[in-house]
Amino acid sequence: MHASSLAAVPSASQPATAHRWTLEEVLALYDLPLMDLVWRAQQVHREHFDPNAIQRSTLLSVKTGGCSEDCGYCSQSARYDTDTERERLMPVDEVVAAARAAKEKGASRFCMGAAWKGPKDNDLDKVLEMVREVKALGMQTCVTLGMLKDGQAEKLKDAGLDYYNHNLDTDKEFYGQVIKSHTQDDRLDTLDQVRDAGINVCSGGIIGMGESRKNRAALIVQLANLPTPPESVPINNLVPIPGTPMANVDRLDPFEFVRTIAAARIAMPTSWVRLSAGRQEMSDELQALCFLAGANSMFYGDFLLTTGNPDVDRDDALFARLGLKAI
Ligand code: SAM
Ligand code: DTB
Ligand code: SF4
Repeated sequence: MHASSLAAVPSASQPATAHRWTLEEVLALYDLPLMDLVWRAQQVHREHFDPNAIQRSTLLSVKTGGCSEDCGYCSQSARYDTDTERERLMPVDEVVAAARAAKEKGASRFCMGAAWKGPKDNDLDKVLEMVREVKALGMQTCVTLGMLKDGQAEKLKDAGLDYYNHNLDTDKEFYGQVIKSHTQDDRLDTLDQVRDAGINVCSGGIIGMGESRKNRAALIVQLANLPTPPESVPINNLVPIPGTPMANVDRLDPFEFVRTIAAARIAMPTSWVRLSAGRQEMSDELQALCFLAGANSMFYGDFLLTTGNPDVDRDDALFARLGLKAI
């Protein structure tokens, strides 16, 4: 099957892949010579997707900073002294105007992020309005609001939400070294609620936080072995934020990032693998290697949440040079 249009986005009702991945199998992928690994990933990629099509989402931080959680990588935690200022929830009309501009520039999905542990019911009502209005523009909708309470996922589904982003971030073993204010099981609970409500799941992680290769492989195993793998798997490279505990972590070897993309592609053949945070620091050549390794989605727009992303002119030029089409 070649997925050359959004109609081919695997749906939440897709049956789980039969294969259960083991840590040894994914570590064996990482151990392959890079050329063999990328070749294998590209073969798997071509079985399920158009290799020259990249899905583009634009991100907007609709509620920035002041978050109660202590995620060690995050500029928006109230516990660290970072340059990010706390802001209120954006008015709906400003959000819709940003979505309209993103659509005009060529994004197919609009993703709204909030720096919350989870949404309060009255805040959720405003987000529901944003989802309804962005959906009415003819865009796919995505939100990332933190952990959900009973009933909230159903409300989001009813408002027309297509995707909920909630990352496992890192494997169970390393999780407690990055985040102490909640557990990875809390995040798994929210993923269950999203799945049960019939919303597409977007879940991945961050690498380059000082974790081991085994931790990275274990995260891929965990995502691939969910009862149904996420439809969308963002792989973020840590953007080091001054003031956070991870400000000075050693940079990850870029080829290890490519290996992680390839391992995700092979372990989750029908998922959209998103080349996420960290793209601004990547050369065009490294990004091309990530696409060859099976990444087929990215954030498009000059900003992520609080940090920069390549500007749209650079991305448009890259697409033209590589003969990629945006979907
Ligand atoms: N508060 C919600 C949550 O944690 O799910 C939504 C917003 S949170 C900022 C969304 C995701 O952004 C995180 O799970 C993490 O994977 C990613 N992220 C945050 N800061 C990052 C950084 N400095 N570098 C790379 N990825 C980052
Ligand atoms: C995801 O996995 N990456 C995006 C999105 N989901 C919400 C966020 C990246 C944030 C990078 C740091 C920042 O801009 O604050
Ligand atoms: Fe809060 Fe999300 Fe940042 Fe964690 S990642 S501190 S939950 S905004």
